[in-house]
Formats: sequence, C-alpha cells, structure tokens
Amino acid sequence: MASVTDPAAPAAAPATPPSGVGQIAADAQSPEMTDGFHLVIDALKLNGIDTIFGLPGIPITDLTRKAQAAGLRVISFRHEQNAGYAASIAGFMTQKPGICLTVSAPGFLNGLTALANATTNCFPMILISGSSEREVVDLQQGDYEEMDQLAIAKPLCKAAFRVLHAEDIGVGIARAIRAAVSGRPGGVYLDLPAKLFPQAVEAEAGRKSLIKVVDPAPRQIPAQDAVQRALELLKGAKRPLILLGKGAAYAQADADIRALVERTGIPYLPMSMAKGLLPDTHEQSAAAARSYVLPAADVVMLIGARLNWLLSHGKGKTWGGKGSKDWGGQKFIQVDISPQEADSNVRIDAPVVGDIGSCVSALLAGIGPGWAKPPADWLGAIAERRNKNVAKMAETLARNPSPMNFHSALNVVRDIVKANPDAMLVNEGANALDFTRSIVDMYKPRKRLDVGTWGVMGIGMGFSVAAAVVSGQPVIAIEGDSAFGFSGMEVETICRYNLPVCVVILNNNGVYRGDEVNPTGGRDPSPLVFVKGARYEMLMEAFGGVGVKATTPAELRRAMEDAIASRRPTLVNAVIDEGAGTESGRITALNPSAKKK
Ligand code: ADP
Ligand code: TZD
Repeated sequence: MASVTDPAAPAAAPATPPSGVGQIAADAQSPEMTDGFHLVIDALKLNGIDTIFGLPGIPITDLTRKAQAAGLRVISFRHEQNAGYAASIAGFMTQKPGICLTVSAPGFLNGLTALANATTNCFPMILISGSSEREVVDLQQGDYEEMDQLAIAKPLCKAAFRVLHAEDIGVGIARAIRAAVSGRPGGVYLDLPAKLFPQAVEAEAGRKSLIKVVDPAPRQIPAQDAVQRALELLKGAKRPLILLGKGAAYAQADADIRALVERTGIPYLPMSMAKGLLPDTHEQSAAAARSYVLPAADVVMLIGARLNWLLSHGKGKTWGGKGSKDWGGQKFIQVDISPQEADSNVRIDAPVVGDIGSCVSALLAGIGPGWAKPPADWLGAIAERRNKNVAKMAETLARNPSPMNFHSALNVVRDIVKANPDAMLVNEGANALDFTRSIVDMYKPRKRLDVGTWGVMGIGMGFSVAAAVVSGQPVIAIEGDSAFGFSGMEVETICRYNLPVCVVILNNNGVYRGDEVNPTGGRDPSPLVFVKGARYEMLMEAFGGVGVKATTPAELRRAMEDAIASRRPTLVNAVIDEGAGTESGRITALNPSAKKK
C-alpha cells in the first residue's frame, strides 16, 4: 500500500495519531499502510465470506476489483435486484450472510427490494452500499446520487449500520454478520460512504481492528418444560400432523428432523421450500392429502413455519372453521427461534422457542422407543386420500394434449428432477409455481428455491445464478413467461460465468394466461398479455448459450437432458396452450376482482 491518499485527512495531520488513521506512506521507513477498501475485504474474508454478488460503479468500483484480486468470487450482475436476490438465497443455502454490493441511491434502492424480501423470508443477507458525502447529503445540497440511505433502509431490514472511519470497519462487519444470522435470520444494511474507502490506516492497526466473529449464530436451547409441554400435547393427539417450513430447511438439522418424523410416525406436510427435507415420496408425506389433513388434524406441530397467509392464518375453512375467520379447533405446537411468533394468528398451546436443531434434538430425547404411533384410522384415512389423489394426478400427467399444457410439460420436469436429485430447482410464476410445486417431487433438502413469503416475481435468474455458484450443481429454473421477464437480462450473467443453468419458460403468452383481449376492441392489447409467439430462446443464443423452442414433451425432455449433461447455459422456450392457467393460480381467493364476481 504505497500511494494511498485520504482526501478526508487534514493537510497537517500529526505524524502518528493514536488511531493510525489518515497516514500516507512517505518513505521506506514509514509503516506499512492499508485502507478502507482492503479492510472491508479483509474483514469479509476473515469471517469466511467467499463470494460477493453486486454491480460496480461509484464509489464501489474499486472494491469489486480489489475483492476479486484478493481471491473473493465477485459475481457481477446487470441489475442490483438480481444480485440482491442471489445474495439472499446464498444466505439461505449456506447459513452465512449473502453479500450484495451496490452503488449509491438508485443502486441501493434496486438492492433494497431484495433486502426487504430477505428479511421477510428470514434469509441472512447483508446489503453493503456505497453512499455519497454525508456532509452534503445531510444538508441536502445535491450530491451525486444523494440519498439518506441508512434512514430508508432501517424500517425494511433487521438492522442497519453505517461506518464512518476505516478503523471501525471490523466492528461494522462483525455487527452486520451477527445481526444477519443470529436469532431469526434476516437482512442487514451496511452503509459505507465514499470517503471511507480511501482512508489510510497503518496496516498493523488495521489488522488489529478486525473481528473474527465467534459463534455468530449461537445455539438457543429450548426450556425443558416447554419441550415437555409439547410432547404431552403430541402424545395425547388422535390426529397429529407435523408442518415443516423453510425455517426447518434452513436449520440444516436434516437427520434429526427425519428421525423425529419417522420415530413418531406422524404424517407431515412440507411447505414449499421445505420440500425434499424428507423425500416427497416418503410414505408419511400427507402433501397429496393436504385439504383433508389441515381441517381434520387435532394437534399440529409447526417446525420453522409461520401461520401466515400461506397457511390461511391457522383458521377459517382451510382448517375446518365454520366461517372464514373461525378457529378450526386445532391445538398448535410451534417450534421457532422467535419468541414473538407464537400467538400471531391463533393461540399456540405449546411454543418451543429455540433453534430448530436444539429443539428437535430435545424433542427426540423425550421420544423413547416406546412412543405410540398415531392411531391407525388417522393414517389409513390419509393414505386412502393420498392414493386416490396420486392416481388421479398420474392420469392427468399421462395425457399428451396438443398444444402442451402445464401438466404435460411438468411431467417431463418431474422425471428430470427424479433422475437428477442433486440439481437445484428454482421456481416462479403463478400457475407455473403452483403446478410445479405440486407435480415435481423433491428428494433432498434445500433444493427447491422459490418466491417465498411474498410470492415475489423476479427471483428467478438471481436465485439461479446463486444456486449454481454456491452448489456447483446443475440448476433448473421453471419460469412463467411473466415471471422470467423480471430478471431475464441476467441470462447474460449466466452465460458470462458459464453457469450450468437450464431455464424452462412455460410460455403461455401472458400473465397467468395469454388469451385475454381488450374489451373495447381498441388497438392496445389486454394488460395481461404479451407478444404472441415470443422467441425467448433467442435471448440465450444472443449471449452464446443454447436456445431451444419446444412444443412437445419429447422436445422438452431432450432439451433438458442435453442441458444437464452438457452443463451449458440453456433456455428452453416451452410453448404451452395460451388458455392454460387460471387467474392468480391457486390464490384466486385473494384477488379482489375475482371475489366481486
Ligand atoms: P414457510 O414459508 O416455509 O412456512 P416461514 O418463512 O413462514 O416458513 O417460517 C420460517 C420460520 O422459521 C420463521 O418463523 C423463523 O423465525 C423460523 N426459523 C428460521 N430459522 C430458524 C432456526 N434456525 N431455528 C428455529 N427457527 C428458525
Ligand atoms: N410483481 C411482483 C414483484 N410480484 C408479483 N407477485 C406480481 C407482480 C404479481 N404477479 C403474481 O403474483 S404472478 C405473476 C404476477 C405478475 C405472473 C404470472 O404469470 P406467469 O405465470 O407467466 O409468470 P403463469 O404460469 O402464466 O401463471
């Protein structure tokens, strides 16, 4: 570090201020120096961070360059939102905070959606954004990309910090890491003003200022009486049910969760991103009998799942309640790291607060070999419905209509995933999401990544890039044509890094479906449709990848098999019936206009 200058350093700074900040190497005798750029990189590396997802520009261009030079993997995107989604899902997959790096104001705002989404989904992520000169921003004097980013980020994330002095970078990164991964994971904002980066610090002082975070996500052991209470409730149940959520997938307590399910013999339902925690073909899976088990169960154990809209708030008709808001009579056990989660929608009779690994192992300890399996009539009733529904689905999947529909296309995807259980599956859309979730079985934990708690469109290509980078496995992205459009430009990123991603667009020419018309007969198309016959595959070809148009299941199968075998970036434009699909997919009931009808 020979020629670092710090514009913030006073002209006549004393030779060696105690902090070591603001020093310029003058001659061979001068102490070795470092600066803000390097301290950020060193702090991340010290804490085991190996990848940054971002987009360069003032003031972080040099940070991306220097990070790559220092051996970090820097994945550079075409839009910050996609970099942010990539970081968040990397956090979900690894339990380490995913890092997204953005420029000031507009870049920051582009990344912020992903940060808020990460917080909502309990994914650990740190959005590091460069920002403009504080003095100018605070006086609102009109700086380049002026914005009070810290204030804007605060309500949308779990924690937000700003570092003004290079000597505080170590503390800033340590706090950000702890906030992201401890307790309920979430998004953290770290504001790094432009002036921070070139600040010079004596290298030795800099090194000493860094913190290697010890035990960033400390185990949280549940209270023994809480575990007992839960076990008693479970023991007395006639029709028990276990609900696994993505918190259970995140916890990486796979073997214990499987043991808990199998030793108790209790039927279970996986939430979308918990699919594969146990193989979807497991005989205790009640997924194919969901609408029967939710209202019929008497005791439900939630493990890392919230009773939010995705579970109809734990009440109403879904749960056997008489009216839309009535309690169905179930007793709930909730295993969660957040003590505030219990009673958020309905009464929780047995909250078990702690990390899922510790909670499940404590529950297992209380479940001896003499544990009685659930009553046979309950298991029999579920099996009967499951078998019936599975047979019905098999019939539908076996049909081969022309043009293709969701089922005949997804029947192919189902086979491909079965043959490649280590592949990652990314999924977004409305019908494309709902049908894939129910048709495509998952066999291993944390392989299915989707729109999550918000049902957000746009995660597709960002998640795909991260899934490939983090896992090294082939990635299959099943996309609605509308959903794909939100992040489609990242096919260039996929080609640039030569990632083994196979994007399949279930193309029905529009949002939900593609056959709506302008009721006035005017020239503008309906707000819900796109260009008919769009050649999405050519987008991938534009950047050197493989593009395939598939109009039959056989063509789709061949294209996907080739993509997996070759590991080449591939986009399959799977043309399906434009009349296939229902408005809003399976959540039509939430759509106010549909209700009015
Ligand atoms: P899903 O959408 O799959 O139902 P949610 O995102 O609603 O799942 O719920 C996940 C829950 O898991 C959150 O309430 C969160 O606090 C909890 N959680 C996340 N990680 C852990 C963990 N390691 N231990 C315990 N609970 C966790
Ligand atoms: N914008 C964002 C960020 N998230 C959203 N969820 C929506 C808009 C609304 N929306 C949905 O909820 S699904 C969807 C939109 C625009 C697209 C559905 O069309 P698709 O899938 O082509 O992706 P299907 O298979 O045709 O239903």
